[in-house]
Amino acid sequence: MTLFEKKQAILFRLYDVDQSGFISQDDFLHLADRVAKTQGQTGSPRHAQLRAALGALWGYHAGLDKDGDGRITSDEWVTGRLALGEGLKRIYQGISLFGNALFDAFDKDGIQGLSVAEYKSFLISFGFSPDNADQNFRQLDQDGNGLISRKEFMDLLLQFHYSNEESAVGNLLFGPLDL
Ligand SMILES: [Ca+2]
Ligand SMILES: [Ca+2]
Ligand SMILES: [Ca+2]
Repeated sequence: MTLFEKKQAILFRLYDVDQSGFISQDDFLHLADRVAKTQGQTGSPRHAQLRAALGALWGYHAGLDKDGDGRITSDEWVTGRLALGEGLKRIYQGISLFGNALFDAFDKDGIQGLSVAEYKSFLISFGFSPDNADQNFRQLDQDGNGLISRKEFMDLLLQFHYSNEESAVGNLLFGPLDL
């Protein structure tokens, strides 16, 4: 698999929240609900912020459903995102909204940075393993101050979505690329 395909596999797994093998609008909303639930924020303004961000992000992805059956298969996801090419950048705004809402949901102690514990909670919420979290955190925390700041987090999330560099630190955001 290419780097692009590996990252798409992780994103597909991230967004296919009910593990049905396809992604639908419900998955995006369930993702907001799941994050809010794991963070004890169900019904809070942060939950509403997440639902709004993920609803908007779904809007950017709905077009990947080429056959119009209301669900995006893994093939539709990968070929659709490849075909987007430069158009992928249009999703940037949706990802920024999502990233900021995510950061707010997981930065629970409000000291403007994700601690190792908060980062592990982030991985577990999405169904990813925290096994390599301690080791990866040291790279993800780019200025080495012990916290992933909002700016660091957004840079990592955008690198994960957009970078074609094998060595981009953001590739590690959800753990090792090989599932
Ligand atoms: Ca699904
Ligand atoms: Ca479809
Ligand atoms: Ca930092």
